[in-house]
Parts: sequence; C-alpha cells; structure tokens
Amino acid sequence: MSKGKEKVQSTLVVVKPDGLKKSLTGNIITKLSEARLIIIAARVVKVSNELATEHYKQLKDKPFFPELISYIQGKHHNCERVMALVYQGPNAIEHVRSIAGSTNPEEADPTSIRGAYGRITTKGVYENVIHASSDEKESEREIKLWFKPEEIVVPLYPTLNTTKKTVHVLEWA
Ligand code: 3AN
Repeated sequence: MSKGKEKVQSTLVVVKPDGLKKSLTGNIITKLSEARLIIIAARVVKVSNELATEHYKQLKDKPFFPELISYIQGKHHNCERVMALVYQGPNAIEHVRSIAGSTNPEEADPTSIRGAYGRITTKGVYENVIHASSDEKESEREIKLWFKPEEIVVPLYPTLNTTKKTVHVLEWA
C-alpha cells in the first residue's frame, strides 16, 4: 500500500450472529486493532427483516438471498443480534477487507477473520463471521442505514435539522 495515496475513510463492520454465538467479538476487535483504525460508533442490533433486506439489496436476485436474510437475523444461530461498528482511518475500507478475508471462508487466507473462523454450512450458506463494506459508496450507504448521525462520535456526512411533531420514545420507567 502506498502511504502517499492514503485516504481517510470510514467503513461499516458487522460481527454477524455466528461471531457472537462463538464468542468471537473480542478476537475480531483485536484482529481489527492491527489496522490502527479508530472505532467511531458501535451498537448491538436486533436486525429486522427490513434492515436485512435493505442492507443486502444488491443480492436480492441471488439464490442464497433468503438464507442470507435469515442468517444475518440470527435465525440459524438462535442469536438475534449482531454488533455493528464504524471504523475510521487511512484506507480503512481496503484495510478492514484484507483483515476480514475473502467472501468464501474456504478460499479466505487462513489468518484472516473469515479464514480462521468462517465455514460453509451443509445448506451452502457462507457463515463468514463479519461483514465489511466493499467501497466508499457502499460504506456511506451502509453507515447511514445502520447508524443515526448522533450515534457516531465525529461528523461524517452532511446532516439536516428537522422538527418532528409527534415522536414516541421509550424511556426508563
Ligand atoms: P462480501 O460480504 O465479501 O462483501 P457479498 O456482498 O458478495 O460479499 O456477499 C454478502 C454475503 O452473502 C456474504 N458475506 C456471504 O455471507 C453471502 N454470500 C455471498 N456469496 C455467497 C455464495 N456464493 N453462497 C452463499 N452465500 C454467499
């Protein structure tokens, strides 16, 4: 990687339900810390069908799409949560993708996250432990889908102030 052309980027990482079920969150964050990127947002999310479908909308015509949607919702692991994080730093997208490894866990470098911890199920689902944004357009789309502006500790994209008339919020009793 040429240092001269490094660009500060932000990227979405999602530790998928298999990662949480196998208690891999700590290992994954440790591996990603090698990239010397900073975490600027994090939340544990119960993935709705709507969020899953929107996140993977580019893959909606793939034969594995229905299984992919149940997988990211935790239905294969009886673990209905994922951990979503935003990492920021020089060449963050490429850096995180290389630590994550190839999409197919059997082809991924064995020292990468997917190579070390992923598997292909007998049903053909790639359980590849983490999601990592593929390019800048996708990272912006995905970060805006998973996080509200106030959940990210630095200003990332332009925002607008709106006044909502009736807002129902859940508060502690
Ligand atoms: P990546 O996550 O590496 O960007 P995508 O966006 O092509 O790869 O695929 C999204 C997810 O869909 C993968 N992480 C994997 O869980 C699943 N997937 C991709 N290709 C296949 C495949 N050929 N068979 C089964 N599942 C797949």
